[in-house]
Amino acid sequence: MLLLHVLSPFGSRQTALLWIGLLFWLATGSACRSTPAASDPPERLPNIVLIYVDDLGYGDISAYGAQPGLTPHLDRLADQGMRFTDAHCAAATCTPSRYALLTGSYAFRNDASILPGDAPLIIDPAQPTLPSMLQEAGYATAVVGKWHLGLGRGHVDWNASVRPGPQDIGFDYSFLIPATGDRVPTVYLENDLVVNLDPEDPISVSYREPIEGVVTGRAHPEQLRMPADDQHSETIVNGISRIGYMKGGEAALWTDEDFPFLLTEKATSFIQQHQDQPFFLYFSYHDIHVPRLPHPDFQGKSGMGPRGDAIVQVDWMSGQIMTQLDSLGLAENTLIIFTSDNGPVLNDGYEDEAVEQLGDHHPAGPFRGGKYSAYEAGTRVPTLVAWPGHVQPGVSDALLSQVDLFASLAELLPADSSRETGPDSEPRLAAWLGKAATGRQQMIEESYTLSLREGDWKYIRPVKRNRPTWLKDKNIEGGFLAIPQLYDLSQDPGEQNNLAVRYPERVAAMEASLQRIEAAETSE
Ligand code: NG6
Ligand code: CA
Repeated sequence: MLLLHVLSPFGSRQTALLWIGLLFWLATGSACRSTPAASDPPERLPNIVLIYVDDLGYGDISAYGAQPGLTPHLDRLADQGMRFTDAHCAAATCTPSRYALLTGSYAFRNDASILPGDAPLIIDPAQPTLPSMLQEAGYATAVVGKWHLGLGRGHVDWNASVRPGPQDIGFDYSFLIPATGDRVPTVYLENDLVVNLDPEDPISVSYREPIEGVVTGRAHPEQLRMPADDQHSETIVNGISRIGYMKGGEAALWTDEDFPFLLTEKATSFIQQHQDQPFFLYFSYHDIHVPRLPHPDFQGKSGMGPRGDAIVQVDWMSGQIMTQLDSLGLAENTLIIFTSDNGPVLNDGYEDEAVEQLGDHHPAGPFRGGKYSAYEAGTRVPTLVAWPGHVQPGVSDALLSQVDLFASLAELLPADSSRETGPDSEPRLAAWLGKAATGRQQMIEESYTLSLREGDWKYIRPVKRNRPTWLKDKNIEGGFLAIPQLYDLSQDPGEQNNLAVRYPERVAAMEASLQRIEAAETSE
């Protein structure tokens, strides 16, 4: 009213609007400044979803040569993004790969090997990690699914707060399978607490000696739904014998068949809750690790038995995430990385027909070996990267290692963010986004020995000790020989022709490089 009254003597409506503008300009103080009041808001950081499959081999999804139609959602991801042909996890088994992924440090620096289910956390809360870097940069961070990096300190009491754990190395939220599906404790941990634990029925876990009263597969094979080898013949849970002894916690025990739905539900809730801020989700599947017990909805879907059905489950879970990102309008601003923690294995302790029902499926694609192996299939894994508008669809042959994700994702952050990354992590964002055709110059592949890649050359260090007998039983070509091995992957991707005798200088030079990398300063 007052404004109208004051302005009315000045005549036309246009003139009135000019006066309003002038008054506003004076009132906000703009007249006194020569530059605009506010700088442009910073571009929003992209969300990062890292889908980490367990034991998925190079040839296990359709985009990498598996039967057409097996993995339609992942086909869509591959069509939208970059498909890598020479991308590697850091090691041929789970714990070391995951250690390298989260810390940017090769696992041999910390002697990280496959952990029992009651091992303490092997990441020092004082060391920088990928999730802690993102958390400090303002990301909401979560891990959902398999952990297998140890929890707690010393002897873990599963009936109390289990710390240190993910919360102490940069994750705001965690919902975990503590170790693996085939190891006790077979319960979920939400943040630091066992889910559904009845205090009247406390949990005890032992990997050393049997616990009295625990029913084992060794003693009661008639109670099993699936026969297992001797190592997997301890505590029976859900009709399946596991590694290790566990008593109590009846109400908290998981049902393996629930994993795809429950884990997806936890992951999508996290996304839903944090859609208004940048988030980092490390979605770490149980599949396609043993025991393979796909939900009835997926049973029989692949025609390859439980292992193939678990791949279909992986595809469905990934599709759920993609659909959610689309429906929340987040897809455009989300970087999705889909990959695996080690190469494929068929028989890994349970008789689940993985070998018998394989047909003409090639889990390792054209490569030799598999999980545990020094050959390429140990670490060369399917790797899809999508980010609309930032990653052009295509195929890249760049040499990538997951140990670099830490330093590479650091490149996405504002310049003033912490850049303290792991000692082995190289900033290779351009290659990970498909913008640079080449990646690493040198790269270590860890197994029971160390191998070195330099371009297409691959050197496998001789192994003195015999390979473990259980590895022999799995019918895996470990590649652990007492002589040096050298392969030219450009001519011989299947590592059949050992050229070490022909090129002794190259062998010596690559062994020297390996020693230099081993001796390199760590970030202690
Ligand atoms: C091995 C287990 C195997 C699997 C593996 C870990 C045998 C006899 N047993 O010790 O079943 O659990 O550890 O797999 O091989 S990983 O993917 O977590 O590294
Ligand atoms: Ca694994």
